[in-house]
Parts: sequence; C-alpha cells; structure tokens
Amino acid sequence: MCNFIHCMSRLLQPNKSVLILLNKMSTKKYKYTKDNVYLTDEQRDFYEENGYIVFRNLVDFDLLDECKNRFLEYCDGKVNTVHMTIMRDMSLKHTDAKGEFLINKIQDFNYDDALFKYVAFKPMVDIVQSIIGSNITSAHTMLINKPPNSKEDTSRHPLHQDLHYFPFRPAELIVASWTAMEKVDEKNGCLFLVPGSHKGTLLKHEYPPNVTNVAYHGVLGLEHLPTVNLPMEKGDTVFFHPLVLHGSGPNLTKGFRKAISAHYANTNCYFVNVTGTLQDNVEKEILKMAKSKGYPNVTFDMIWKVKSRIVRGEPGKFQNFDSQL
Ligand SMILES: O=C(O)CCC(=O)C(=O)O
Repeated sequence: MCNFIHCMSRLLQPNKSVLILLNKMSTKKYKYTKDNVYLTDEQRDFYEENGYIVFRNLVDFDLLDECKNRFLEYCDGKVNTVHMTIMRDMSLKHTDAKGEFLINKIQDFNYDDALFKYVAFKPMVDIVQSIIGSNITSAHTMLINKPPNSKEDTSRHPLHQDLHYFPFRPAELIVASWTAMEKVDEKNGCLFLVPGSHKGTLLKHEYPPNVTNVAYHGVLGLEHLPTVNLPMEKGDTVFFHPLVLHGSGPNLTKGFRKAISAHYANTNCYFVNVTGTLQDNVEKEILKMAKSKGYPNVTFDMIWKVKSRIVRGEPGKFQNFDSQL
C-alpha cells in the first residue's frame, strides 16, 4: 500500500520542465501582445514593458526605394492626389521651395498599389499579428519627409500620442510601424519616445507655441520626462503602442529625412464618439478639412472607415458602415 501511494505521488508529480511551463503560464499575464510564433518571449516582454520594439534591417531596400520613387512622383505632380492628404512644411510654404523640398508628409495611401506594398510587407505584418492579433486592417498611412532648410520649430514633431487622432478602441489592439527610409539620427531628426508611457492614459493635446504645421498637436508640460532617442539605419523598423509618447527632432542637415509608417488596428476595434472629449479638437479640425475638400456631411468615424484597408484576416466591427455614432 505504502509503495502504491509513493508510486502514485511520483507519477502525479510534474517533472521540472512541466513545472517551469506551468509556472510561466500562471504568472505571465500579457496585456499588449498575443501568443504567437513571430515574437520571442524576450521581445514580448520588452514590448509589454516599454510599449515599443525595434527590429533592425526588417524592410527590403528595394521596397523602400520604390516607395521613395513613388513619393517623388507625388511631389512632382505626376500622380493624381485627389484621394490623398498632401501636407507642406509651413515654414517653407512662402519660399521658392517646391516638391520634395516643400512636401513634408503624404497620408492615406492604402489604395496606392506601390506604397501599399510597404503596408502589406509580410515580415512586418507577422510582427503586427503578434501584437494585435490575426485580423488586421491598415487604418492610417504616412510617408514623412523632413526637407532641409525648414525652421527648427517646424521641422520637429512635438511629443504626442497617436491615439489622440483615432476614434477607435481598444488601444492595445492598435500598433504603429515606422521604418527609416535612410539613416536617421539626432542630426536629421530621429524619433524619440518615452518608454513605458503606453501604460498611462490619453492626454490633452494642443498646438505647442511656434508649431504651425497642420495637425501637429502635442502634449504640453512634459519636457521633464526621460526620453530615448531611436537612431536607425535604412530598413530598421520600430513598432509602438498608440499611447506611447513620442516625437522627432528637427532636421539640421542639408539632406532629407524620410520615414514610412502605417497604423494597424484589429478589425474588431470599435468606434467611439469623441465629441466633447479630449479628442474634440482633432475631430473638429479633421472635419473642417473634409468640408474644405467638399465633404461637409462626413462623420469622423466614416473618414477612418473609408480610408482603411484590410491587410490580413476577416473584416470586423471596424468595417461596419451601418453604425451611427
Ligand atoms: O516621422 C516623424 O518625424 C514623426 C512622425 C509622427 O510621429 C507622426 O506623424 O505621428
């Protein structure tokens, strides 16, 4: 009898590796990433803790060069830009700067076949899937150019959280990719961010003094927070949570600084009414822009739905055009 009990208790006792696994399963609670094959535990832990993660040499140079050439075609007026948002550096607007020397951002290129190749680039979407899940829509796209000769205050991008611009939730089912199209460092305006700030809440954004670029809102009074600069080589890519406080420095060189970026959301993100909230100012500004382009009756959620494009998986609440907020 005694022997029988001893044998049974030995049999029921998990071995060491099972114990480690059980321990891991019970103590590790992931909030900001998904169980997935594309991120190691170390990479997940880093993202969970800091709200961002950098992958070196992720995006092919040929693809980035194709995107750059397409951008130059937009700058040179060779492509119809009616469905795109083209932004100009405000400090250069009244100079003789033209094209690539003036345009500091193009947005909303989900339906441009050349630029969409970046958004759909498989190694990048695999990482996105590990963060927000397998049903993925591209909600926002930007190619950001910092031309030379811009005023310092205009060339920098103030500290902000991307969620400020988005009327959809939850935040942990949204992630940005941002890829350097050439070497970026402190001299030409690399990204900087506040690690761990994704654990906070959405803050009030407004135009900082001396900022004139359209919709370059920032959070004021946080200059004391410790930031990390992210110098990168061409092809390096950072993924970051939409509550991460970030910005970029001015381009102080005689060259350009280009980066390309997409915001991905799980297709089951849902829309929220931001009227009367901290996001009221950005909603008003975007609706005013839409009105000036001839869309006086469009709603904020409708703008986001129309410009989005599914990248992987099934459609969800994001694609529900019947909802009235
Ligand atoms: O590329 C940059 O300089 C920063 C862009 C950025 O953070 C944004 O447009 O939201």
